[in-house]
Amino acid sequence: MKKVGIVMGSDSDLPVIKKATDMLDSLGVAWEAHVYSAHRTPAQARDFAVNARANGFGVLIAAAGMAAHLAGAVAANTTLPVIGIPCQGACLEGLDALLSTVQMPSGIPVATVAVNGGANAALLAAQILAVEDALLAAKLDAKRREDAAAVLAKDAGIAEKL
Ligand code: RP5
Repeated sequence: MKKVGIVMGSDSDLPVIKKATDMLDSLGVAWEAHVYSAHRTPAQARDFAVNARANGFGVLIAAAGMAAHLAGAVAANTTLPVIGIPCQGACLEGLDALLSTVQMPSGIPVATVAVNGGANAALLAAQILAVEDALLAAKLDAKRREDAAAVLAKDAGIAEKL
């Protein structure tokens, strides 16, 4: 199976990334994570993206906060699909990172998930890999069934809570 490559702009983004790696682990998807910044270590961020396909990655996740150009910078250097996670910083409640990540000019797409959306980034990465992996697709189907059952269990108990 292809690996998921994860890049975060700073180790301060780790709580968001942990949600992604926990989800990938639960699905049995291999991942590799790095701290590479688009502005502090641009050469390393570029090299990771340029070599990602040859290094066995099938999809990349890039997480950053503030003026979050990491996902776009990674996407500029690979044609692997890139999923961007805007991370909430100290100001503006993550709107700065959301707009920086999602508003990519035409030609270099970044599939942006919600602010701090680590779990959904992992699920989307797994769904991309599952296009060519029937076992992984079955795991994703099973998770959807489990999630639906959990909601229906809440529905069954809601009257007692009111
Ligand atoms: C971004 O700046 C990082 O992705 C992080 O979200 C934010 C703050 O980084 P630190 O100052 O905490 O290293 O590049």
